[in-house]
Amino acid sequence: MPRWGPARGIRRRPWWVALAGTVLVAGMSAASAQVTVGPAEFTGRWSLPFEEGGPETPACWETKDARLECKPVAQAMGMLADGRVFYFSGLEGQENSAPGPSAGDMRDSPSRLLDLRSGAPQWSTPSTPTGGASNPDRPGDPAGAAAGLAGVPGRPGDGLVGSAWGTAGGPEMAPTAPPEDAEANDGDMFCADIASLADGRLLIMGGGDWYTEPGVSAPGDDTGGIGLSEVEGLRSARIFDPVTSSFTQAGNMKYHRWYPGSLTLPNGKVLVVGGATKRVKSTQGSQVRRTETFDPATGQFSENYSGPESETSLPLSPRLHLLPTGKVLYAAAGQSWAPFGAAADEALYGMLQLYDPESQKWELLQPHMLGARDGAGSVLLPLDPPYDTSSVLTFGGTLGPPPGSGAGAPLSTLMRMDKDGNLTEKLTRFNMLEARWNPSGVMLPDGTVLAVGGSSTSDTTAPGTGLATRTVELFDYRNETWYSMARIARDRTYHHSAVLLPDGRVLLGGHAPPASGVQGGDMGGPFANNDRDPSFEIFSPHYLFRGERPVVRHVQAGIRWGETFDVVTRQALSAESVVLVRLGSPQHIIDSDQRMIRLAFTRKSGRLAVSAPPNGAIAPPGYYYLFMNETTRRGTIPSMARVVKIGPERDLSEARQPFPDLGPSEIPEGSANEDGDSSPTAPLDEQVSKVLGVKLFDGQPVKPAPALGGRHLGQPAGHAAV
Ligand SMILES: [Cu+2]
Repeated sequence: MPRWGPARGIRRRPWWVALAGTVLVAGMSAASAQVTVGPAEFTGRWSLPFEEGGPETPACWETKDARLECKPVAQAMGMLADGRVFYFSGLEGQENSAPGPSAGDMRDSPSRLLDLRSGAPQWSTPSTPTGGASNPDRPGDPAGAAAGLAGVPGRPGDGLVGSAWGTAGGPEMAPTAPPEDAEANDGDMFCADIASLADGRLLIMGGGDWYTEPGVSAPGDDTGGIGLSEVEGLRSARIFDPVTSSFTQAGNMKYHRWYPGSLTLPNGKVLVVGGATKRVKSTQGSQVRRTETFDPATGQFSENYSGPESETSLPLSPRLHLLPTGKVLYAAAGQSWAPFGAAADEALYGMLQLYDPESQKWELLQPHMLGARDGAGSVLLPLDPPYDTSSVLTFGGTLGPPPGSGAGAPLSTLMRMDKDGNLTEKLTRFNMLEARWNPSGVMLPDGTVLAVGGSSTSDTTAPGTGLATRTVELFDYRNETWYSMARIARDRTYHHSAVLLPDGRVLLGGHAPPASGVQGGDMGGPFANNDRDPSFEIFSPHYLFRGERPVVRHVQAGIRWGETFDVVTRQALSAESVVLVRLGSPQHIIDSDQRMIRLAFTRKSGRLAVSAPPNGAIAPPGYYYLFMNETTRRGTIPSMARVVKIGPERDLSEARQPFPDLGPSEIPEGSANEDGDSSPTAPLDEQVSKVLGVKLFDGQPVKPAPALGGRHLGQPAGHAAV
C-alpha cells in the first residue's frame, strides 16, 4: 500500500483514531463492526436534492406532437476548468414508451451546463444540446444490411467472428446498417464515453442510433415501423468547447462503439476501446476487439493494430486505469449484462489485462480473484512519490460473466502493481457495509474514496426489481476499512454520476434505469424508483466540518512536468500534503482518468517548494485540482482547489480558483420536485454544535459525542478501544 502522505516529521493522527475516543461501541464482528455516531465531522452531510427549473417546473412536459420532453438526467458529467459542470442525459424519450424502450420514441440525449460557483445553481444549454452527431453509416448500405441480417461477419476487428473472417481473407462488409427512420435519435450521446482533453475541451466518443429491426412500416411512416428495438453503436465523436458552449464533430472512429471505454494516455492522446456494434443483434460474436487512438492535434482517430495481440475481448464500459509504467490496466469489470451471455469469448472479462500503447498489444495477466464483475466500482488509489507502485480498489458489482449473478456483492479488492510489473491482489481487510451493484467511486482530497449510489441487484438484468442503496460509504485505505456516511435522499441506481467539485464537495446526479416493463415504468415500493431523475445532491464531506480551511495564496497556472514550483501559504508549517486530482469525467460510474497524485515538497518560510509530477504517465496532460491539505487536531482539512494545467509548458500567471475561499452558500432547501427524506435541514454548524455540546469552530478540542440512533459509522474492530 502507498504510504499516507510523504513523511514530514509531523505526527499525524488519522481521523479514525481521533474518532475512536469519541464513540460508543455498539457491536463488533470481524468484518462488520459498527459503532453509532452522528456528527457531520465524521459522516459528512448531503444537501437537499435540487434540479433545473426548481420544483415549480415539472420533470416532463408534453410537446405539440404529444410526446413527453423531460429535464436531462446527469448520466455522465465532465468537470470544466472554470468550475462549471457539463452533463448529458440518458434514455431520453423512454417516458414515451412504457413498457420497454421503443426505438422510434427514443431521442438524442441533450446536455446542460450547471454552474454552482455563485452558491445558487444556474443552468445553461449548449448550442445544439444533443451534440449534433448523426450516424455516419445511415442510410445503410443495402448489401451490408442484408448480409448482417443473415449473420455474415463484418470487418476485421469488429468482433470475434469479424476478426477471424478478416484474418482468413474474407471480404470486408459493413455490419448491418440501420434503416432510415425517425431522425431525432440517430446520434445519441447516451452510453458514449467522455474524456477531458488537455486543452480543457471534452471528447465524447460513440453512442447509439436507435432503430427498429426489421422495421416493417407503411410508406410515409417515420416511426421506425414494427420490430425489435435495436441500437447501433456510433462511429461518431463530438468535441464540446466550454469557451463557445458548442460542439464540433471529430473524425469518425473506424468501429461502431456503443458503451466504449476511453483513457487519456501520457501524451494526451485518448485511447478508445471496446463497445458494441449492436446492442441485441450483434453478428460478430463479441464486442469490438480493436482499439483506436484519438489525436487532439489532428482531430482524427487511428486504429491500433500490430497483430492478433492488438485485439481482446472486454465488457461494455470496461474499467481501465493508466499505471505509472505507462501501461493500461483492465481491472476485470465493466457493464456486462446480457441474458444469454455477451460474447463467445466473454471468459476474458474475468482476466486482468494490460495494454501497452507502445507495442499496441494486450497481455493477459491472471484471472481476477473474484472473476468478472458487472457494475463494480474501480478507482486508482493515490500515487505517491517516487511513483513506482500503484494500487487499484474495486468494490461492489455482481459476480460472474454475463448473465452473472444479478445480485450486488459487498466485496472489495485491492490490486497492487510494483515497478517490475508484479501484480498482487487481495480482499480488503473489511468488506463494504452493504452489498451494492453500480456504485460510483469519487476520490476525495484526503485520499479517501466515497462510494455512493447503486442498487441491491442489477437494473440491467432485472429492470425495476432492485432496492436502491441510499447508504453511502467511505473507504480509507490506511486501514482498508469502509465507513458509513450520511445517506442520500434519492435513488441513484443505473446511469447516475458523481464528481469532485473544486471546493472539495461531491456533486451527485442522475438516475436513469431501464424501464421496468410495467406501464409507467415504476414498480412501486419497496423497489427503487424506476423513473428518470434529473435532480442533484451535493455532499459536504467530513473534512468540511473540522474548522477553518487552509488557504493557497498563490500557485502558478501552468506546471511543467518535472519542475519545482511554489505553493504560497500561511499554513506551510502545518501542511500535510499537496495533491493533484484530475478533473472528473465519469460515465457509467467509471472515470478511467480519475487519479490523485501526491507531490513531494519541502517547507520554506511562507511557502512550499513542490515537485511536479515527473511525466505524463504519472499525470497525463490536462487540468487538475491542486489541493493543499493541512494537518489539524481534528484531522486533515483541504484547501479550496486551484485549477492548474499539468503538461510540457509552464505558465507563471495566477492559477484560477473557481470557488472563493469562504465557499458558496448552501444549496437552497426544497429546490427539487419532492422533499428529500434524510438530509438534515439546520445549518451544519448548529447541528454539529448541538451534537457535540461545544461551539464548533472555536478551535477547542472536541468533547465526546453521544450516540445517535439510526446513524452508523463503521469502525475497525482493532481500533475501537484506542
Ligand atoms: Cu448505459
